[in-house]
Amino acid sequence: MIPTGRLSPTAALEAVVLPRIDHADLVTVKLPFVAPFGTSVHVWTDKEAMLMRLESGGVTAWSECVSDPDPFYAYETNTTARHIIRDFLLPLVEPGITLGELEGRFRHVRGHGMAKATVENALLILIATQRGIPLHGLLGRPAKRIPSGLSIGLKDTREELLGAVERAVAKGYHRVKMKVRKGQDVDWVRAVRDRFPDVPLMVDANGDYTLADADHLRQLDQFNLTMVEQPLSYSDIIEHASLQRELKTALCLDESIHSLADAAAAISIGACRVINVKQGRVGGLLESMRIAHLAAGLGIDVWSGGMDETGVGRAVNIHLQTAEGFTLPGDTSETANYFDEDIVDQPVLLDDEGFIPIPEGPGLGARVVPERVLKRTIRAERLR
Ligand code: OSB
Ligand code: MG
Repeated sequence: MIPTGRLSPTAALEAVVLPRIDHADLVTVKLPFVAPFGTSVHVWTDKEAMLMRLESGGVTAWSECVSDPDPFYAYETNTTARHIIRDFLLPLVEPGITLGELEGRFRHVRGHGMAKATVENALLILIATQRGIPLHGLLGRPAKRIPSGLSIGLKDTREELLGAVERAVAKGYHRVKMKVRKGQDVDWVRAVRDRFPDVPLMVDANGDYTLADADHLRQLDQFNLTMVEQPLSYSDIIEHASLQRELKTALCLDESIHSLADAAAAISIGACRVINVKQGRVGGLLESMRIAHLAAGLGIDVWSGGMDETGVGRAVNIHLQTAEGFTLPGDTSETANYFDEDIVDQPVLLDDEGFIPIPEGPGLGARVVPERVLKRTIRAERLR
């Protein structure tokens, strides 16, 4: 199943040696959204993000945990991530061991990929910053312009939805995703398609359907969608394979994929033709690169999802998309789509061709503005 004879995309990274960590802090910030973000599961009105701050030899690095305060997207929450990071993961971080060894230690902690990614990302960003190179350089990848994509939440009216799509098209987004749910799907997609016959369009159901809805979902085949994301529940990999056999449109898995092994299993049974890789959900950048590499060898498209992150997590997703196998525009949109004021110095902006430039500079490129973090902090603690 897993192709052999191709170089592992993470071999060099696994050999990277960890520096001494002088301090480690967890800082939770709360940023109001410019507008509520609705999915079939929940409506969020702000982003409560737990940040990790590492200090080593006078160099500081920030990462962001992609969990929410609630378990409505994933089982992990900011509270579980804090527990797992503080009590189990951070104590495993020792100077002189390699990233590969750290991953081996982390494997003893089952699940909790978002917590693991928070620590791994912070270390990678720290090491890149110490070496004076951008994060994508540490990942072994050259710079490139990143394609953009907008995720449009559920709206109260079709006029609002059409307005949001119109603004996205005018901005030059490379593709548009619209959230759907039972009872707010086929007719809403038709309304968008009638008005925008050519826009690359996809839908995301966040698991709102069951196999009993297969006949209904088949109606989506008429709209030339690039894919249907996570129509069935997070646990329904087998059921997605059945549904994929009934639909012409490609299925994309999001919530169902937590690891390389999940991705290999899903692909091998035909449960999807596309994978949304969220680096947090799969435990970090290395596992993300492995999944994208595997998929590339099997003709499966991969794109980077988002968790409506602050500028810290947003920058991580941008760097990740330089990796081999990220073949489609992701959920990488302008900062202004979510926040009036972010906690980093440079907002994400599309260029005049709809691409996103990688923020320049060592590490993330984007720099955290301490006063803005302070202004938004609701909780802070020093772990080391
Ligand atoms: O399903 O992809 C999802 C946001 C929060 C939780 C789940 C999802 C999303 C998005 C937004 O679709 C992605 C983004 O713009 O960051
Ligand atoms: Mg999704």
